[in-house]
Amino acid sequence: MKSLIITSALPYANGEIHLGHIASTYLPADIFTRYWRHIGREVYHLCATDDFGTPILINAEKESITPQQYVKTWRDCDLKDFRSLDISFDYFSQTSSEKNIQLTQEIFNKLCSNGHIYEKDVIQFFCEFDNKFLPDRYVMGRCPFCFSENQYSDLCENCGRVPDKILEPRCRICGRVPVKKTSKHYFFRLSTFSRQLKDWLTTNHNLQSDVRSYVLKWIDDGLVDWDITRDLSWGVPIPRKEATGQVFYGWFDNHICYISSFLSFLEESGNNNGKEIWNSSEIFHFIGKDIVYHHYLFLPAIRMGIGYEYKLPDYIPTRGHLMLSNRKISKSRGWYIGLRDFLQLFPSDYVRFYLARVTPYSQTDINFDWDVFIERINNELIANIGNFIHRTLSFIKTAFEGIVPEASAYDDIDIAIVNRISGISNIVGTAISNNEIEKAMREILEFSTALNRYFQKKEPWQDRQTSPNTLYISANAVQSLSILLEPFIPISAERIWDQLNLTDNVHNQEWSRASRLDMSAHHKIGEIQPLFEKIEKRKLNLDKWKVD
Ligand code: B3M
Ligand code: ZN
Repeated sequence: MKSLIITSALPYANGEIHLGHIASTYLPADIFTRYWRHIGREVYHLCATDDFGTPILINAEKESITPQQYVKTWRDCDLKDFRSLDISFDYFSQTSSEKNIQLTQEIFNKLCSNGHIYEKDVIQFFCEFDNKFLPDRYVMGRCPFCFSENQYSDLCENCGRVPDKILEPRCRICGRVPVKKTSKHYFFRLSTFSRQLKDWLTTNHNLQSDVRSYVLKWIDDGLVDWDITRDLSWGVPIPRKEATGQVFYGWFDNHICYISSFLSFLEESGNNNGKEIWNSSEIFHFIGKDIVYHHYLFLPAIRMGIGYEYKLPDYIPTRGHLMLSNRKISKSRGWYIGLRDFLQLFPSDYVRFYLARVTPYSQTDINFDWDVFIERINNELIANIGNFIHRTLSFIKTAFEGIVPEASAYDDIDIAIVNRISGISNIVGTAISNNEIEKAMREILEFSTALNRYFQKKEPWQDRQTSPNTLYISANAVQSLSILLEPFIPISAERIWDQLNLTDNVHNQEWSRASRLDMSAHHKIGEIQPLFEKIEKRKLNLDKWKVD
């Protein structure tokens, strides 16, 4: 069976991870990865920090530290945040790694030899006072489209357009008026790949159709060649003498880091066949919809340009934005929920459960609403799943001295629920492997509802005769839930596993075991405790997010 290489979009080493990133990218990729580990597939979940770019350099300059120091701080921070949410990367690299620099330069050289790069003079803002070219965010001014002030030359935050002819330009560092100067830049012939990209988009049926159709429209509107040079000191150096002082644009090297991370990971364990394994694997790049252009056009075109030396992605799972109380998240306006703040209030599994529950496999934006969040945690995770587990285990404790009772002949109600258990691993597994994590979560909830109903109907507290069957089956269903929930809420799954007093650990159980009733009679369960704690809104301080 093919290995799976799963990448999550690389966070800029420039600010904290927020729930928007988690919902669109890291959580879906993590659930997917964890599931395939249960199936026994070879999986590699890779990520890295995206270290280059003007905003990072500007911020480092502001803090009077080197960009290296700056990105290290954020990288450590990001890693800690991911760990606290139990995102299980196999390898976490950075775009400024030696390997990535080397591979980026190598790919550039090959693109040159294959005729896909040309040089062209471009007119750039230059600050004579700071003696610096001023790319992208280094220039501020008035937007020529909507006339709003204090906009960056690479993006007007008011109207969303790219004001390449910004009015009243000023140097962001010293505030002086820059001059225009010519500088030689390298361009990637993206336009010549239109046909090939179109073919790839239309024949790769694993790509989501809603994204595919608008990417095809961009191609029909005409692709323009892509300036991959920046007149900066912070970036992957361009391997040409005449390009001293110039680096590659961050979007030229960051996606190459998917490949370089994989190669480094293998090399570090003594395996030099990275390229062969890459090419014989199934490749998944998980992203949010704001970076579709880069992943559906730049990334494949560059791999095509080097003769498919590294295969193209099979899947690019793309998800929408997270809104906060129906308003677009904006980091600059403070309208977002930082992961760290969130985890100060709630266990990591609460955010994992909720986001998995509401995030579809599409471009549709999802909304984070505090009331809905609280309601789903209390009513679904706790009153449904937690309740079934806790009532089963406490019943075994009190009525059977903590020993799983022996079953006798099943009645019809037993048979129906046993059949349900037998089918559940397939149902949930299929949904996850189709990337429909919210559907998978719904299936688990329905399963748990059926289990609660079963328990209720059998009334083991009344019926001594049939209660051994009820508890034998229910105890096994708790084992099923532990495995099924592991990709979604791994810490809680572990606690369920511990309370069942099962050997080994839940993270490496075979997925099909969720459909087997193989916890035998006479098994002694462990210490039990309620798994979750209800959220009480009045005890929370949500002022920061302006909740009324
Ligand atoms: N660093 C993050 C973003 O634009 C950007 C992703 C790179 S993935 C190769 O959301
Ligand atoms: Zn200046």
